Amino acid sequence: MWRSAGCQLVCPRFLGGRRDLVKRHVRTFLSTPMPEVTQMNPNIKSYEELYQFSIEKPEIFWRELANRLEWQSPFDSVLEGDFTQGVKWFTKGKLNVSVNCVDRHARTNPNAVAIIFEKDEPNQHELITYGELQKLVVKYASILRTVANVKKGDRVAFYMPSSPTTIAMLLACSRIGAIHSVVFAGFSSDALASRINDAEASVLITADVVVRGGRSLHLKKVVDEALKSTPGVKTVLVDARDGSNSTAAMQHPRDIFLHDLDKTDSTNDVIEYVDSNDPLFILYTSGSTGKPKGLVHSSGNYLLYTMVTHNQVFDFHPGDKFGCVADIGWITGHSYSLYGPLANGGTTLLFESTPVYPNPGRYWEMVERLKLTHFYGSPTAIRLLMKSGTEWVRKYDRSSLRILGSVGEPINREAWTWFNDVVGEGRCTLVDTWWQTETGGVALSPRPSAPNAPIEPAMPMRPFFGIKPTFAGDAAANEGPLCVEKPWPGLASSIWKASERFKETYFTQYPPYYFTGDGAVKDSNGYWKITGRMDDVINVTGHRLGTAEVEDAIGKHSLVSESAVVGYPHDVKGEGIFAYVVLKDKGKKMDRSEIEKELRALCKTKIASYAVPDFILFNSGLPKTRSGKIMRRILRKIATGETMKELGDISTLAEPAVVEKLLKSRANLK
Ligand code: 6R9
Repeated sequence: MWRSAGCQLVCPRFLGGRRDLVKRHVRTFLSTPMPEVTQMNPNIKSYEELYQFSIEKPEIFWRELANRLEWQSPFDSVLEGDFTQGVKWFTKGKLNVSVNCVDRHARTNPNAVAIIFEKDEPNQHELITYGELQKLVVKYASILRTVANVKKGDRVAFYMPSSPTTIAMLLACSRIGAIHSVVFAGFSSDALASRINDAEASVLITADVVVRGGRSLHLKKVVDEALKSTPGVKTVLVDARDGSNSTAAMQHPRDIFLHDLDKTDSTNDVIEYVDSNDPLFILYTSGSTGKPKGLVHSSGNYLLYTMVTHNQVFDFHPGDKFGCVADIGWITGHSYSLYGPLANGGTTLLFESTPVYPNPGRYWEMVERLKLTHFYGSPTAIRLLMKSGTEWVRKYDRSSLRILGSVGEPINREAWTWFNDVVGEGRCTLVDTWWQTETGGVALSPRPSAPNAPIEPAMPMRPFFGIKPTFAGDAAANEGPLCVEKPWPGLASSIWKASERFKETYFTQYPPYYFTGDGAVKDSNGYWKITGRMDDVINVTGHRLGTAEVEDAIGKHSLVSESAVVGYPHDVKGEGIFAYVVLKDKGKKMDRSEIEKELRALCKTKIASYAVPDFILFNSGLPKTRSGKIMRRILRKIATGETMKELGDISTLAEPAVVEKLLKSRANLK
């Protein structure tokens, strides 16, 4: 067992539950031990040494940890290949993800709670045990196999809220070796259709309605619109919120209510054991171009990484109740509402509501009622709640909380301090976790860390085991493009149907490293802080969005000649969207406010509500270099409200006068 002379490394649980032995006001770093690695390597005496070991001997490190999974047939080599050739982990190893997330816990602990489903209306939570979850997964796997004819490697699309049905269906896909592709249920019908078509999904799983913040959203209607242009979808399984009272329009025989399949025979439980490198899911995310990328995550590799990070970064122990409030439509929902916590046999939360429904005390009332030990959320929500005042937090008992986490976007110091001091009462550990859809799980985070090292506010500080960050190989640099030197099991294996694009996007800019797309700085203590994206991706309310996607949507308007979209700092959303639009001559004489409305509607229907620009500025031209390249640097500064003096050198512009006009129009925008 993990021990150290100073006793700081001994986890409270290993002190026979004597929590009082650990001084509460001292922020300790009693991260979970890693006995499988440390026992066989007695020279490892500190976390730094364990980290070094994970970098120098990744094969041994991950081989030992892989024993935390249940393999049907053992793997031989741990790691083959490199970033440029492609990486394979645990070759020949076969396993089933649903068995690892459900069956093995149902076997030993069937009455343990797997899922707490926190419905939109407060006080309406449901508990699902591992035993119950297993039955559901087996039933849904039978439905997918026998009714929807899904086979190993087939793609199943999801347009679902976070719910136990969604979780059981996702696990059912993994049970039969199918690949799931969840599309965030806030995306428009166009965005849904293009993702379904790219993945060539034959089955879609959806709900008739979802209720969020007391408002009903008719998902099936969006689906019906999308399915007009997805000829490959043969079966639509519909989860009816109000059972047989559903009023959703159904097209027979394609659309089937799940409750009508209740009697499906599920006695024949067929488990498909897959290769560790076989795809588990596709998840689309935004990049520099207009076309979202379908990142592919593989079965055993991804599962191991989410499991280990969930355990180590969040110091997660049996009996803890993990409250990740992210939607299942994003990678955070996949890794830390579903796969990490369930692989660890933990209790996980599914949150259907919003941070302000029915009032800004919702999160903390829920923490009190459910006695959550962990709360993992976004800086945007924290900034929003900060505005409502501390009384909404203080009203509720948060003494069950031990660890707080932040994810999705940079957290500013003010929000971090409020989260730490008000929500966490200064006694919880707050971790700012940096990672990406591509990295599969947390890659930089204050934990695991050296004993007694203080947590610096508002930065992810340290790499996780096995992650070696670098500034493009420049060991002396303390600022630059954030890259990772070596493979780790959580890294996506490809972009769906676009392996060349995968290589080009991530491995050709700073070879032989993985380029994250983010910039970072390293402070004098060697701690990492993210400075933001270095490409044309912006982060709005924690949602990753390509400016090119918004430009494509705006460009669909018949009166638009060209546009350029940039992000600007926004005090709640992190970044806001600023669109510069040049109209065709015909449009110049028309009512701008009408066109503006139409442009906003286009962004909503082509992408999602969060992609609607905060500002639209019409101008006769855009600042371009003589070779015709739009100078986004200048547009970003103008959006921020900077003056001519602050713009820097504009002499390389083809038409410097454009800038004067833009500055004038910007000053008139409220
Ligand atoms: C998990 C997730 C990834 C991008 C990433 C970065 C930004 C995420 C952050 C952060 C600063 C943090 N990001 N966490 N920036 N500090 N703690 O959000 O994945 O949706 O793919 O977004 O989000 O820019 O590159 P994803």
